[in-house]
Amino acid sequence: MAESKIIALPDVGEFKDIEIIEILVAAGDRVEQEQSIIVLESDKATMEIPSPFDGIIEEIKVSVGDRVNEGDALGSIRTSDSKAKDVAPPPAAAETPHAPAPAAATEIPVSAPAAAAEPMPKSDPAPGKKLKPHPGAGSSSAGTGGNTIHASPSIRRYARELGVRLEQIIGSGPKGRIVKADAKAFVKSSMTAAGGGGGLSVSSAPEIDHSKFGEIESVPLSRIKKISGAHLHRSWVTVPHVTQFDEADITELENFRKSLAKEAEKKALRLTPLIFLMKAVVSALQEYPDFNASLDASGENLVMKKYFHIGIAVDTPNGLVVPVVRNVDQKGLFELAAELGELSLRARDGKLSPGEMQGGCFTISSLGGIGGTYFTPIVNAPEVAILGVSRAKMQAVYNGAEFEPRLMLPLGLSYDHRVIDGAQAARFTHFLSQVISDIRRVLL
Ligand code: CAO
Repeated sequence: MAESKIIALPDVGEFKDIEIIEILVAAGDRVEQEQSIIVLESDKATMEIPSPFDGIIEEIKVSVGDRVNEGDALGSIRTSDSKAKDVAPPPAAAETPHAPAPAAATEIPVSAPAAAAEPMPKSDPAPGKKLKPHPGAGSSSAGTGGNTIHASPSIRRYARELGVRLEQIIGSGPKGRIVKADAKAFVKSSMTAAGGGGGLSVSSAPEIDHSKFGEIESVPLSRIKKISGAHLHRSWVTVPHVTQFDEADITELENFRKSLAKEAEKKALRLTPLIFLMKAVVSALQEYPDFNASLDASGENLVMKKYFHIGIAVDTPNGLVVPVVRNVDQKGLFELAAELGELSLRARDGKLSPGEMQGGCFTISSLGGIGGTYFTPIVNAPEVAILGVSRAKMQAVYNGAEFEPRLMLPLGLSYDHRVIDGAQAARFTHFLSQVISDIRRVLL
């Protein structure tokens, strides 16, 4: 006979005040016994709480972010069959990049070997029995610099069903957690990129045993490299790239920058050429708004952005990250210097939050502090253009009457040729070069 039952949190071992990170059902949903309804996360593991009954959820009494303990009421359910059965959680398994795995009951580093995953006992847990976190999960590290992918078991299962590898998806949740919307967005962008069936088919590279030729060592890529690698690869194969080169005379800009050096030093700031470039880029984006846009998912409309958030590529020990400086048009040079200094410091410490790397309109990648002449950066899709800046060099420039020494800055603008035409790109870099050469023009 159907009756209303409270769903209480079962014994979850030694864990106390565990945070609810996901609620998988809502009032009115029909659920089956053992179906996951809530996901909890301690600092060591992620656990899915299964429904103890078949039935219809009447009420969910908790919210994401709440902290709960054994016995707390999570909600209520109108049972189809009042008899509670023993609940067996899904078996735990490690997720490896190469082998699809059964549903995981905890969060496991992607690099963990499958053998590290011990299945949980089948009879464990029912209400009143213990839910144990996976033993390997105790070592899973949070934060952007670690080698762990944060995703609840249900998301892992969902991704497996879609045939998507989690390391290809960029998580937008806390600590880079992958949520369902991220998996959906990834699949959608892959489908769009493939042009509805006209996808690129490339034969896989032959596997080579390098040890045949000498001593070798296998070193796993950092988590950041795996994530940025997948993103860069996607941009490289889906965005038709062209790079427009130009140069800007920064002799006057350099004089102005040096004149501000003392003031910057007093404020403990570094006023590098990049700070001025950020302002100049905003002027160029205001003049050529198509560069401050993204293609929508259908590929048929441009999303024109009325804000000016500039991504800056930062080289970190774990790989490339792109924090976003917001509203660059509204900030002065010192404010931008302070913000970029702080963001790049945290980027190098692996302390950026995912939100700080989202929402960019246009990216600048500066290798000017290192060297080189020109390079062709990869567009940071869904943005439509990226500026690569190399090291300025003193050159003999002919002024119509004679050669004079001028400090010249090499620029390389890569753009999405679906959105930007070559002539537009040449106009953009020419305009940018003029603004950089006479930075007072940012005031116009
Ligand atoms: N020409 C000449 N000198 C330059 C210059 C340029 N284009 N750009 C910077 N410099 C100078 C700076 O003025 C500074 O010298 P001083 O200390 O004497 O002033 C020095 O080079 C070092 O600058 P920096 O690189 O530390 O600072 P930045 O503001 O130019 O850049 C940051 C900051 C975070 C972008 C940079 O450190 C970085 O990580 N760059 C790498 C980005 C990257 O990897 N891109 C490739 C991605 S693939 O597309």
